[in-house]
Amino acid sequence: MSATAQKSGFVAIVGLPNTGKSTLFNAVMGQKLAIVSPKPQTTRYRLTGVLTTDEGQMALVDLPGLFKPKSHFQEKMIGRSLEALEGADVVWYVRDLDDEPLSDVEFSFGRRSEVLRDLQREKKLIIVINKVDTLAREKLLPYIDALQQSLLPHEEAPIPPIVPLSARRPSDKGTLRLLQETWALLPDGPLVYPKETRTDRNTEFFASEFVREQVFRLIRKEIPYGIGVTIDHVEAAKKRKREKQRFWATICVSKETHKGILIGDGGKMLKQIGTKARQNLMGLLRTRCELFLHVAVKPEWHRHDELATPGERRG
Ligand SMILES: Nc1nc2c(ncn2[C@@H]2O[C@H](COP(=O)(O)OP(=O)(O)OP(=O)(O)O)[C@@H](O)[C@H]2O)c(=O)[nH]1
Ligand SMILES: [Mg+2]
Repeated sequence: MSATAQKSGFVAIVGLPNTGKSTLFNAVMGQKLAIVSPKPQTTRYRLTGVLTTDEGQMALVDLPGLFKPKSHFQEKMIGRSLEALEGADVVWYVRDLDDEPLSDVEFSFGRRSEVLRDLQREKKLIIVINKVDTLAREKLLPYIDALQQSLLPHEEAPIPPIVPLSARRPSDKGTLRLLQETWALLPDGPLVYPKETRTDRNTEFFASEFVREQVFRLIRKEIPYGIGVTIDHVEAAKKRKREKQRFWATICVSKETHKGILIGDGGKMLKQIGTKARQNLMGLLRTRCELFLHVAVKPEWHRHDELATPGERRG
């Protein structure tokens, strides 16, 4: 009796901003690792989640949404997505229903239809239609039909799987099918990460991201786009035999007026940001946490590489 070969490879999650890529990533990982908000361009950094099962190992990469960048900072964000796209064995192209099936979008590196067709030729593509919980059932089939028209005919390349799902629904059947389709496309190979590895990022990364997430969720308009979060110091403490992690973080803003809004009346807003971020951090680390937040005006924060790619494990 021969043992079944193990699958192993990288899965890049790409699509327009706000289509639910990070929500899907968390659903598949079964825990909150990636940050999510109703605003587009929430994800700025690459985040790998490692899923090891009897089938093998899938390294899922959550990425910034694709669009045409207007600044150097955005160019860097999109650059991370492109790099991951090139190195991926399978690509989940996530769209939501607001995104017209036949409309085309210009990325910095070509038109969407061309990008998808290249991936289709390489047999790497799975198209995910997310947020189907918001759609009347009878509208889904015409939507899929229209979507297929924009792909290459099967004489030229195999039609890729098109998987409708709701990343927000627990145990969604579509999400389970997406995993099956993905294992089928992944190559055979040895495990890349140790079995118990869940992510390539360290604790500081999640602390800084969970703070940034709350700024995206709680603060209006353009302010979240101009902030960065640094973790300045971390300390492990023990109180009456109970472990505790303490984090000191700075929210860097570009304007003095933004500082006031982040702090809020009597410090109310900053407290709210800190409380929610701390709860999420405790959920992830499964230990008690304290989070000390500070706001500083540092208009040049995004020029520092350290800030632009926080918490990546090296080697
Ligand atoms: N109704 C519904 N909303 C969803 C679903 N999945 C995600 N959302 C919502 O869509 C919004 C964007 O979700 P994200 O996961 O942050 O989207 P993203 O594609 O990672 O966005 P960027 O990182 O900005 O590119 C959030 O408000 C989510 O709660 C879904 O299946 N159904
Ligand atoms: Mg995201």
